[in-house]
Amino acid sequence: MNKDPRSPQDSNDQRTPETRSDALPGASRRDFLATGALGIAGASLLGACKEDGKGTAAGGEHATADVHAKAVVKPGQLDDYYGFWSGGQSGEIRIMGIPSMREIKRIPVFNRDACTGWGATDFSQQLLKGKMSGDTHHVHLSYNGGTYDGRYVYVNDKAQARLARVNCETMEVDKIAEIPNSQGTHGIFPQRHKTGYVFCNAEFRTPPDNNAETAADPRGYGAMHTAVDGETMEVKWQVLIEGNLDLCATDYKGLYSFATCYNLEGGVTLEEMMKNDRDCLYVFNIAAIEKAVAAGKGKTFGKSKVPVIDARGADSEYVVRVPVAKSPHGVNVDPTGKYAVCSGKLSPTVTVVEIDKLADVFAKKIKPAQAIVAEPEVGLGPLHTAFDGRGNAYTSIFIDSVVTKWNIAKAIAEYKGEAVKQSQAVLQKLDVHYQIGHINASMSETKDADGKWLIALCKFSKDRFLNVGPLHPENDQLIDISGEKMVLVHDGPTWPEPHDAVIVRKDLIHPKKVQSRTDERFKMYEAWAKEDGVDLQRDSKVVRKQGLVRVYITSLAPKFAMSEFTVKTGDRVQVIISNIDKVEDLSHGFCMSHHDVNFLVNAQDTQSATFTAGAPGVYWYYCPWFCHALHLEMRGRMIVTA
Ligand code: K7E
Ligand code: CUA
Repeated sequence: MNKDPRSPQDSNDQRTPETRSDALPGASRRDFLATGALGIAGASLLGACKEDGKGTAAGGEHATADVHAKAVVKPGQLDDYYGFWSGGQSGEIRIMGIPSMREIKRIPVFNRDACTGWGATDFSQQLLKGKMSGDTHHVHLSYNGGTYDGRYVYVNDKAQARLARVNCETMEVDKIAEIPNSQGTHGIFPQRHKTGYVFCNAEFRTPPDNNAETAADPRGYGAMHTAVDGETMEVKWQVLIEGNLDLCATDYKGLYSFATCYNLEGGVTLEEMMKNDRDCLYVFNIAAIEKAVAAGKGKTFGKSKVPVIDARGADSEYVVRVPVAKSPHGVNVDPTGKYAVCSGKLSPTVTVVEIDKLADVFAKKIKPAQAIVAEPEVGLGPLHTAFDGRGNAYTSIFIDSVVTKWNIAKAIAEYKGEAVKQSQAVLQKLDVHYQIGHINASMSETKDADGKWLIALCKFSKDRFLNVGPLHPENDQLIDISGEKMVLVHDGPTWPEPHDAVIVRKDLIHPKKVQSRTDERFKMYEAWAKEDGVDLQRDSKVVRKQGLVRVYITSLAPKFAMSEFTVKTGDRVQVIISNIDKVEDLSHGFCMSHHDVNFLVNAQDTQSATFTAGAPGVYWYYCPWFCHALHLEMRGRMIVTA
C-alpha cells in the first residue's frame, strides 16, 4: 500500500468501515459519553487512540490528484502563507511555509540554541536571566483593525510564566516580560482592534501572596488574568479570579477578553477538578477594569508593583461567568467577531456565546447563560475551533481523532428549537492521525479568514513515518478546506511539540533581508562602544577595564580584522563581533575553542558574548559559518598567559 500522503492513491484512512467517523454523527458516541463511559479522563482520553491496523478502504477522503497538486510548491517557487508554529517543550517558534509545509526557520525563544548562540550571547542572557528552558504553546501576531499588522509575534512560556515578543523585521526575540503572581502562563491573546494589550492566563491556581503560610490551603488560591502592553511589554494590571484560567481570546472591538476555566470547582486533584457538569467562560470587561485601576483600586502582592483587581466570587462590573460545556479548553472568536466558541473537553459539545449579548449581561438585563446561542454536538473531546470566513467552524476532536466541520448559523437555528431530528449543523468529520490538539485555518483568527488551508496538529503519529524510536514526531496535517469537503493533503512530522500555529498571508509580513542596526539591542553595543571610544563597524581593539577585557573585532569575508589577542587566565573576556559584510545571506560567526562560546553574526550585525579565559595556552577562534572559499582560514588566536 502506498503511504505517501501526497499520492493520489493514498486512502489516508486505514481503518475498517466500522471505525471510520467521517459519516454524520450517530447516537452511539453521545451515548458513550452520557453513560459515563468516559470515566476518569486520564484513562479514556489517552487510551482512546484508535487501533489502526493494516488498511482496507481506498479513497477515504475523496482525494484527487488535483487537490494534492495544489499543495505542491515546486523548486524555486514560494509559499503563499507564513505559518508560525509554537515549539512546545523545545521553547522555540518555527516558521513554516504553507502549503508546502517546509520548515523555513526556527526562532529560539526560551531555549539555548547552539546554532545562533541564543542563550549564550550577552543580549539573550539579559532577557533570559539564566533560564534556559521554556514551554511555548500559543503564538499570536500583533493586530490592527482586526487583522495582522506584521510587526510582532507573541508567545507564552507556560513553564516560567513569561511572555516573549519576536520582532518580525528580524524574526528575533526583542523583549521578554515576566508575569508576576502567576504560574502556568498558558492562554495568551492580543487585542485585535489595535496593538494594545496582550492578555495572559495563569492556568495554575496559587496563593496570590505565595509564601510558607499560604502554600498549603487551596481555598486561598486564585489565578491571574494579566494585561501586558504589546508595545512596551510592561505588565499593566492583573485581575484575580477564583478558578483556573486556560485558553484566552479577545473580541474585535477592544471591549472584552475571555478565558476558559476548567476548574471552577477549585480542586487540586483530577477528580475534584472534574466534578461540575459545567464550568465557565470568564468575560473580562476591559474598560471597567481600567477605570478601577486608574482609581487606585488595585492591590499589590509580594514584590510586584502591578495593580491587581480582586474579582473573585460573584459576577461584577469587572467579570462575568458564562456557564459552558464541561471542562472547556479552547475559546475562539469567529471572523465576524460575533461569536465566542468554547470547546467542552469533557462534553461532546461546543458552547457558542454571542458577544453582543454580553453588554446586557454586564448590565444585569439578562443572565450569563442567556448569552449562549448554540451548543452543537461535535464529537468526543472537542479542543479548539478554526473558521473559514464562510460561516463554517472546524473543531479539533481529540478523543475521536477527527476534525468536525459544522455550520454556525445552522447550529444557532437548531438551538432555538427549530425541530430537527438529526443535527444538520455538522457537515463533515474527517479522520486525522492521530489525537489532534490545536487546529487553525489560514487567517482564521482575523476578519480576513480566507478558508483555504487548515492545519491539524496531531499529538500522535504512530505508523505515519519511519520508526525513529520511542519518541515519535508529532504529525502536523494539512487539510484543504477550499471546497465543500475537507481533504487531507499532507503529513508533516515536527519536533515536539507545537501546540498551536497561525497561518498568515505572506503579503502581511515584511522581514528585512540584511540587518539595519535599528533594533533594541544595538543600543547596548553602542553604549559600550561610546564608553570605549570605538567605532563598531571600523575598529578592532582590545580594551582592558576593571574586571573585564573587551575585544572588539570586525569580520569581513574571509578575515577577522584581529587575528590575535592576549588575556590572562581567569579574565572575564567579552568579544564583540561586528560583521561588516554587506552581502545578503553572508553570515559569519565566532567560536572560541574549548570555551563553550559559539554564536552567529549576520551581515551588518553585531553580537557579543562574555566568558572566562581558561588555562594558559593558545586557543584558536574561528568562523563557524561557511562564508567564503577561504572560510576555514577565517580564524585567529587567543593567547592566555598565566
Ligand atoms: Cu490545547 Cu496549551 Cu493551546 Cu496544547 S493547548 S493542544
Ligand atoms: Cu566567516 Cu566562515
